[in-house]
Amino acid sequence: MDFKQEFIKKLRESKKIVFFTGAGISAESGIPTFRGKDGIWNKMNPEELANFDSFLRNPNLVWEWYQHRRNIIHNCQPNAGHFAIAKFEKYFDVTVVTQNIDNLHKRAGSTKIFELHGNIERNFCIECHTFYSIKDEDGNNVPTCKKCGGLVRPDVVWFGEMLPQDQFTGGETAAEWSDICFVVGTSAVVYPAAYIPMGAKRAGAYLVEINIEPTELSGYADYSLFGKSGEILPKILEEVGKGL
Ligand code: BJW
Ligand code: ZN
Repeated sequence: MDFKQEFIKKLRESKKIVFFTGAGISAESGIPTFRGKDGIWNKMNPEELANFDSFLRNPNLVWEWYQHRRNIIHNCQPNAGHFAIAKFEKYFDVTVVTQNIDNLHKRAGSTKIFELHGNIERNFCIECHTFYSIKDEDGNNVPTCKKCGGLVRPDVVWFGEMLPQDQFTGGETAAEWSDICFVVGTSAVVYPAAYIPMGAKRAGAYLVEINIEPTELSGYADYSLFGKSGEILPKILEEVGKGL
């Protein structure tokens, strides 16, 4: 794969790199994206499932959906894209800022990760905030808290909810200080997460988009690489490994 010279030069000069990732990076692991032709929200209504009122109205339905997805995730492995990002740490100061809840960056070996939308592996009581880990075999009925009887929900960020402040600020700051900000596998339509790559660019970072198709961010990017992230990221890493 031939990369443009300006990008190679940027890689050579860079110290701090941010990977801002979305559902597309996990698509090649077998985890469905949200939007687009194979997206889960072509089949489900997000408003019905990914918000707190829906959970209160029909906790078993929402819980079952997350148990189903937890099950898919547990049967998936990180792919070549996740592993390439982890290996970039050999050459750069790398921060991963992810919208994904699937834990695959951590499983691939990345060490500095900000999770903007939570993590499906954690669950907490909506009344007393006690955390619970849930097993796949725990069934499809919403669990209740052993201390207070409250409903237990996944520790993910639903529409209308605030993002965890420390994760957002950490991700935003890393992006603003980065030399290159890679935006990988996201439609970049969900806010405030989508402000992060724009902030990086405004602060002077070189913005590189990797996606199978153009997105809301394409007009903003310094360089767009269209194709699968599991194929493109290892090729960039290979370029870095050549000693630039
Ligand atoms: C590949 C590939 C391959 C495929 N290789 N690429 C400002 C403006 C407008 C609206 C708002 C705004 N501020 C807030 C809002 C409202 C709302 C919002 O953004 N709405 C828009 C959708 C219109 N935001 C919120 O509500 C947020 N909270 C908030 O703002 O709080 C403040 C507040 C509080 C109270 C009152 C008012 C304000 C919270 C957002 C939470 C998002 N949560 C979800 C669900 C998480 C849990 C779960 O998983 O169930 O997060 S929604 C869903 O979208 C999920 C994702 O992280 C997020 C982003 O999706 P992503 O990752 O981009 O996936 P896709 O599917 O969209 O795209 C995949 C991409 O991959 C595509 O481009 C493919 O082409 C590509 N691809 N295969 C490379 N192999
Ligand atoms: Zn409780």
